[in-house]
Amino acid sequence: MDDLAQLRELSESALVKQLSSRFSKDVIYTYIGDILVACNPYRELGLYTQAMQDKYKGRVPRTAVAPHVYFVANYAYERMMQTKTDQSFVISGESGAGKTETTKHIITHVMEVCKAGKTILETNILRLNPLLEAFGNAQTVMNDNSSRFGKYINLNFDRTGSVLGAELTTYLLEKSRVTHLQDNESNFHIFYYVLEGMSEENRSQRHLKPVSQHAYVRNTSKSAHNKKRNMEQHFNQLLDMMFNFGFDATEIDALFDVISAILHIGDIAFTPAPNDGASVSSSSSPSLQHAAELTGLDEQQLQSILTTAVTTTRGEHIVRLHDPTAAADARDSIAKSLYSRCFAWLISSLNDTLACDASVSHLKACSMGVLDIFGFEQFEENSLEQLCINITNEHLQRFFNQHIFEMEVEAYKQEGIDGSEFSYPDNQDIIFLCAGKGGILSLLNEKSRFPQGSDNAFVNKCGEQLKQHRSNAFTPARSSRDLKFTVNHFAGQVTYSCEGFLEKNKDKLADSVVPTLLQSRSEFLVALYTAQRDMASGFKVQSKRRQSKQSANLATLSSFFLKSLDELMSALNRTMPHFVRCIKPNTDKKPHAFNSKAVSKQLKYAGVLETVRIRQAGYAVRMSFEEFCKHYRIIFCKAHEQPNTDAETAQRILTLAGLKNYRIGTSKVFLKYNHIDELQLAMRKHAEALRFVRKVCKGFIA
Ligand code: AOV
Ligand code: MG
Repeated sequence: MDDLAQLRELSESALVKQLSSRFSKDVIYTYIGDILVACNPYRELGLYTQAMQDKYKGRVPRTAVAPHVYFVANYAYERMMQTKTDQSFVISGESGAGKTETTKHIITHVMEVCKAGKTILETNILRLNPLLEAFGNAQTVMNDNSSRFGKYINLNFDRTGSVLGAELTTYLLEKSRVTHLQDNESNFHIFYYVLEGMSEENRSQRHLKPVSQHAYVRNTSKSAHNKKRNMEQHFNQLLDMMFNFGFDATEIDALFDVISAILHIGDIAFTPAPNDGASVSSSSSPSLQHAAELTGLDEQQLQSILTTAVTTTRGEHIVRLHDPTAAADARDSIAKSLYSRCFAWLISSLNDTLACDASVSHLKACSMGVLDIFGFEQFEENSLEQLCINITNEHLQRFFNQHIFEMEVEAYKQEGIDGSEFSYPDNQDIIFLCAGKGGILSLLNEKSRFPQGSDNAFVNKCGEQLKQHRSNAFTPARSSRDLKFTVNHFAGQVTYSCEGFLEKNKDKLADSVVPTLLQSRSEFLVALYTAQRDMASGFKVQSKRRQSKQSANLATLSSFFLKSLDELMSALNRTMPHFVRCIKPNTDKKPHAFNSKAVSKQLKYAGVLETVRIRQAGYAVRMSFEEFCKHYRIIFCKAHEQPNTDAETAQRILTLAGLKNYRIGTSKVFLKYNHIDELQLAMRKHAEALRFVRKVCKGFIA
């Protein structure tokens, strides 16, 4: 069965059984109503060939072809062209479920169906992913090519359906990975491309050593080390791609200087100094020297921002000496900042290349956005990053619920149809708890603003204010010394460890760091820090033109995050969404293995079961009488006559097409999603009949 919404038995186990049996036959795509479920096969199945692309192009009826991500891409494109409304794809699933691969297939197919001849812009849009992955992806326990940032790619089209430009927005780059690796994980791919793929000459110019001799990458996962990876090829492909994208050699060199500098910075160790401060250990003085050379700073300048913190209050500079631990923290913050600035620079350069040309921007008619964002996270230790990720998922779940359930019921109501038998899970209160006024993030911001604020004070305040929250989703830690609290998210309970929340939220380098970096001899480095704030850590990176408009008072990480989330949700709300739920059939990254328990859990997270229920019970398609009567007039009219656009005509069309189980409201027709296929079929039949009549008439006249 291609569409599980047609299942007679509506249990979770029946769903899993169907998915499992399809998976065993290499059928990875399944519809649940108009939602696409994609099970990661972990192997090539020949599903993405040119022949397949040809098959899913143009007006293909859904039931005529097997479920496929190409169908969804093509369908959305057709919808956009027919209705001239913006479309979006919301792709969700846990790490390794196949979101990024799905994104690539969607973009590839949209580029195929809108093809006007391979323009540079189209080619660049297709090249985008490998470039982003080099700098934003890494090997994790969950996924060998895990995206460590979220992204929304918006493609702009003109009225004829040709692509005019694209915009990329990124969210929450996991910059902590630069300096700290969990066991069995690796750093961002680019570090290995540079260390193992760059030419010997270029490497030695930058004084680079093997992976095992640089602290930030030394811990790299064993499997990554053992894997035979052709780094040289990766590196050269990346270079080619950057050149093709329009980056020039000087920029690329300067970028790799900074990437190399980060590795040397990571190798700087500190020893206690006689004056209670810290000094660079003698064994790491070559690293300091190399890092200084590659960042275009004097050794003295670099050493001073590593070992001291200067704060400026009312024009007065106060110099504080770091002890060795604080110096190591300063070192790591500088490295993270450099990396996130490089990432931000990359995104903003890509955006400048992809942007719609000013001369044609007035032709923009509609758009298609693809959202590939981190799924719900629930680890043993969960920090501010997980909280932000899970808040994003709460919003997306609500968007999904809203789309599927609320809008459904609301629309019935407005049309005088009783929808009270439908219910849906609403997580609005949990969103208020986390991100609303007086909620967790708002208390965090409040505490971050006070110099005396502490993680402890923040956790206590949350306990005081939120334990009675109407969402009933907040549980304080048992002891007030425990810096923890638990939130009961829609997808499960997550306990957050709040140590370091305030520091992370302030996301600030010591006052003297940026002014020092701005004195660098490297024009590139200076350009990285000329933009207003640490965009990459602030989650959202857009084109240079937009950056200058960023408000300066978005001082904390969470306020910046909430703002970009808000913008994302408003953007999505203006579109007609298409949902793809990616499912990871096993946790071993293996083909042929289907773990029903794990799949069941994911179906629950994704709200899939609820969807099936409402889809069966509800009316997924609604059209105004005018839209409906005009679109399907051929079923009703004899020839070119224009039909009335009222309830009566709609009723007659529906009767003629033989539809059952629809509803007619006060201004709209309510249909089940499978009715569209039936109407399509009826249209074809009537068109054939009409053609036949015309032929006969012509013969008669002749
Ligand atoms: P993710 O984006 O959902 O995880 P990916 O799209 O990176 O997951 O997929 C993980 C891996 O699964 C890929 O590298 C492929 O090896 C394999 N894979 C996924 N989809 C397919 C497919 N349709 N056909 C064949 N193999 C596939 V993360 O970014 O970690 O949340 O953060
Ligand atoms: Mg991904």
